[in-house]
Amino acid sequence: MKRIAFVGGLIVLVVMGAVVLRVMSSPVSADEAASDSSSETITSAFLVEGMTCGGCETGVRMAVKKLDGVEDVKASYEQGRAEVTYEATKVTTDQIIAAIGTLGYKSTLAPPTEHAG
Ligand SMILES: [Cu+2]
Repeated sequence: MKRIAFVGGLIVLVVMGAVVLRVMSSPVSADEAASDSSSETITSAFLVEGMTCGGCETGVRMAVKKLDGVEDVKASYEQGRAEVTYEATKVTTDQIIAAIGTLGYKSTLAPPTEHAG
């Protein structure tokens, strides 16, 4: 009899443990994803045609930053470039190019450059 109670108690414990784990795991993993996001980002450079002033830079920055997963945007009309730091799991370069395109600027992914010192 004692043994049955013990086994029964064990099953209850296991079931409860599984339920608790399931309940806890979703919010915890969401928190982790949010706090880990900076370590998962990459930076890509884009060649942007058509920017002529600081207002254009601001427009590009704002349009790209609206995308989910974009962490940081730097744009320079003088260089005709934009550098975007983003989570590759959440947003693609095609989406970034499309966002820049909504403003009327043609952009392409810049070829990777070697780090010069
Ligand atoms: Cu402008």
